[in-house]
Amino acid sequence: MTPTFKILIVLSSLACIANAQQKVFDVTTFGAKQNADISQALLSAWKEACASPTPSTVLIPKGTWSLKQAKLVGPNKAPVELRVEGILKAPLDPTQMPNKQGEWVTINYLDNFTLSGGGVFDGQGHEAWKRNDCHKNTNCVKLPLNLSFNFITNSTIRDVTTKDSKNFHVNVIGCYNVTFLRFTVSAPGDSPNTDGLHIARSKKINVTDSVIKTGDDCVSIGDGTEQLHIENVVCGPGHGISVGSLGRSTTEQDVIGIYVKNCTFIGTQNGVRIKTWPSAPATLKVTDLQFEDLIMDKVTYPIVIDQEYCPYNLCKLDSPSLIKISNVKLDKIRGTTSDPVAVTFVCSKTKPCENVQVGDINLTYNGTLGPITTKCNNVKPSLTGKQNPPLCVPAPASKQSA
Ligand SMILES: *[C@@H]1O[C@H](CO)[C@@H](O)[C@H](O)[C@H]1NC(C)=O
Ligand SMILES: *[C@@H]1O[C@H](CO)[C@@H](O)[C@H](O)[C@H]1NC(C)=O
Ligand SMILES: *[C@@H]1O[C@H](CO)[C@@H](O)[C@H](O)[C@H]1NC(C)=O
Ligand SMILES: *[C@@H]1O[C@H](CO)[C@@H](O)[C@H](O)[C@H]1NC(C)=O
Ligand SMILES: *[C@@H]1O[C@H](CO)[C@@H](O)[C@H](O)[C@H]1NC(C)=O
Ligand SMILES: *[C@@H]1O[C@H](CO)[C@@H](O)[C@H](O)[C@H]1NC(C)=O
Ligand SMILES: *[C@@H]1O[C@H](CO)[C@@H](O)[C@H](O)[C@H]1NC(C)=O
Ligand SMILES: CC(=O)N[C@H]1CO[C@H](CO)[C@@H](O)[C@@H]1O
Repeated sequence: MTPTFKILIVLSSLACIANAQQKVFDVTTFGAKQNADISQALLSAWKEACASPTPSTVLIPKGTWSLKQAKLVGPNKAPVELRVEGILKAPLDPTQMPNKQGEWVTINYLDNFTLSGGGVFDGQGHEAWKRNDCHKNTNCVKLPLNLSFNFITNSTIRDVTTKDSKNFHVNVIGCYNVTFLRFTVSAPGDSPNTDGLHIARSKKINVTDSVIKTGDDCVSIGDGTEQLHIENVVCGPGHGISVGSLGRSTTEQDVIGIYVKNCTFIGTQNGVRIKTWPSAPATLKVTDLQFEDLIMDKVTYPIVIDQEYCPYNLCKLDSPSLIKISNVKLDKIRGTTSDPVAVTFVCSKTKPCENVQVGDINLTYNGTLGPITTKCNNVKPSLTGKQNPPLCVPAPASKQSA
């Protein structure tokens, strides 16, 4: 036997011992019944797992389970895993949730946490979306988030699906070193406000090998995000990967280090986008962003920096954004657009974009709305490689035929 084999055997027997020590708290032994509300059983199992001095697993086995609401809070004494093998269904009517201000499933204050199991968090949002009028009514009923991770560290969320959330699917706030792996978000393209992942005030978050189909942003990146890696992700339908919108509040924090690599956007409204409000109080910086190896498949606006982001005319465009965007790298971005403006760099007049480096871009447009073009304000990108269309040059005069 070679020494390598011996080591492998020793390692695998160690793994067996570790597994044997892993305590399993199955919700059915805490009274959970299929198609009935398991909130109480889940909470009881969870409390025991968190108190366990050795690694433990809370198991929701295969089957369909109702869950009115869950707030799973640490601290945990040892690594804890929530293994969801079944389908968890939220109440159809959000007013049935005991805490109407809360999210559906909240997971807070844990270190070395794993969410796994191949199961589904089904928000059953179809009814709620019909009633969502937040796009025109500022006093609208705020629908709860589906899954919320707050102050989670050194953790992994893998092999689970969130489906048809009533609002944002997943919120990640105040987290450090959390990996989302083979994570699936699924909702129809016309579902309102159903952002896939919303990440803010978090460091070292990693989203890898995941598929996000939804009605709003695929990943929306809020203030205070640092060292976010998004790799091998397929987005669409939806609004693409978006930094911001930023700048509405003075308490916002800088965004530093966003890396988006080898992602595909299918029929999304945007590919990658940075948006900041004009006439807003914040003076932030957004710096160190890299977007590379991206495929755009009929994306409306593949690359966007918009410092005049002003939906529903809620701001004054005459005072420019105070947010400084710098060190942006774009390379190896290719595919098709469904609007002739392939690249938009609308930077702030008072804080022009700085050090924007553009490598190979190859975007084609075959529609009838005019020649493919790019739009550049208050930016002087440095170019390497080949850009198709040429960047920041006026569109060739087109003979507009009807
Ligand atoms: C998490 O893992 C680290 C490194 O193994 C360990 O130092 C720490 O005590 C663990 N924390 C918990 C709550 O398990
Ligand atoms: C996370 O893991 C690192 C490395 O094992 C460890 O130093 C740290 O204490 C852990 N916990 C937190 C809360 O960062
Ligand atoms: C991140 O968490 C993993 C465990 O999930 C741990 O092995 C690693 O050391 C942590 N890294 C840092 C920088 O804390
Ligand atoms: C993100 O997580 C994946 C899967 O664990 C890993 O292969 C990759 O190296 C991680 N990326 C970063 C930047 O940590
Ligand atoms: C790029 O992402 C796709 C998934 O969209 C994956 O199948 C492929 O292996 C990734 N390529 C590399 C080099 O990681
Ligand atoms: C750009 O993409 C088009 C369409 O996919 C392709 O025909 C062309 O060869 C590409 N050009 C370069 C320079 O890669
Ligand atoms: C042009 O666009 C239309 C509509 O999106 C599509 O059906 C067609 O295949 C495209 N043609 C080429 C040559 O890309
Ligand atoms: C987070 C979120 O929107 N959760 C939805 C997920 O699903 C539950 C169940 O509907 C809904 O109540 C939540 O609104």
